[in-house]
Amino acid sequence: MVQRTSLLKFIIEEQRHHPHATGEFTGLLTDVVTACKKISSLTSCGGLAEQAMGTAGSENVQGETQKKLDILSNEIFIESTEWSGNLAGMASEEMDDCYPVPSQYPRGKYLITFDPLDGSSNIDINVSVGTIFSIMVAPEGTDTVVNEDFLQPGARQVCAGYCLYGTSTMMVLTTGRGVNGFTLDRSTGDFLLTHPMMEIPADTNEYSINQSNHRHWEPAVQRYIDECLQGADGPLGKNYNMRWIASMVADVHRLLCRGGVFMYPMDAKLQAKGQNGKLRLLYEANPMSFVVEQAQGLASTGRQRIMEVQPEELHQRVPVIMGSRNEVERILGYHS
Ligand code: P6P
Repeated sequence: MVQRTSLLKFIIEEQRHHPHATGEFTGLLTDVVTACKKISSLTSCGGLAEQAMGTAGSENVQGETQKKLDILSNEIFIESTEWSGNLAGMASEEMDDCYPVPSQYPRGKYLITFDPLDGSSNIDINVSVGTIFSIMVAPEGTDTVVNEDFLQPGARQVCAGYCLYGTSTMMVLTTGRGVNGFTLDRSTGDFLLTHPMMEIPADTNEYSINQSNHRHWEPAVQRYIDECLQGADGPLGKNYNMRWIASMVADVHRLLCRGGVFMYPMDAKLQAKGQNGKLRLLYEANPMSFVVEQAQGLASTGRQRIMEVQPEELHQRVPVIMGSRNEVERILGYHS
């Protein structure tokens, strides 16, 4: 029987690399793990949890129809993390403004941003979805956190990761010392280390993009995809495969496992709506960029390293090009 390290043991051993650690970070991460286990249980019920399926009859700040599970997952995340004294506040795709930890609970030093159920349009068709989270340190001296406290470049994250509710439930995270993947053992309720020190292959022949937007893309992206479609007889000299799950967590997890490039680039349709991209910076692009970079990949807007973007508002969107280093560098070359 293979003896595997549990996520809790891994986190506590990681804490030993920080001699001044107070245990707050470990406590917060433990609460995030609890939230993800509960969301995993909820999403695995599928149509059996009738009260949780379908739309909630409301829209989020993005103007997107909220699924009941979006709202339930958001509530689970708040209830699992607000009480333990590790957080000063949180911000979520599903909430217009940030959520300061209520005064009846002790205030901790961390901030967390999260997308409680990314890809939720896949829920009703039983396709993988996920939770994405990003942990930063709250600015000193602030009493009650405000939206502006979250507007920190992604390079300031102390931890980021995702939980993928797929054929198995996997927690993949980084604290700045590489990327490790843990699989939920439902017989014990433990996440066990199954993917130590994940690394993205530098080269790939697999791209991930919503092809239906081709006519709206910038010329650099159109050029790259058109060259991929020309295959071995074209300038890239090899045949490509394409995948699009329309669930960022699943599409990025795939490239973390076997290489690839994931793109949700700027397009004219989004620009016409005054949006600077589709994916949100604080709780999708930044956490996934931290993971991708820690796994030796690159993550760019096409013109700037995503983790260097200075956020200007909570639900800001950015173009996203991330994955295998050499392939992303080629695409960035086309942009310049
Ligand atoms: P489209 C899910 O709604 C999401 O935010 C990402 O998870 C996913 O990559 C993207 O949007 C899918 O967008 O336009 O293909 O539906």
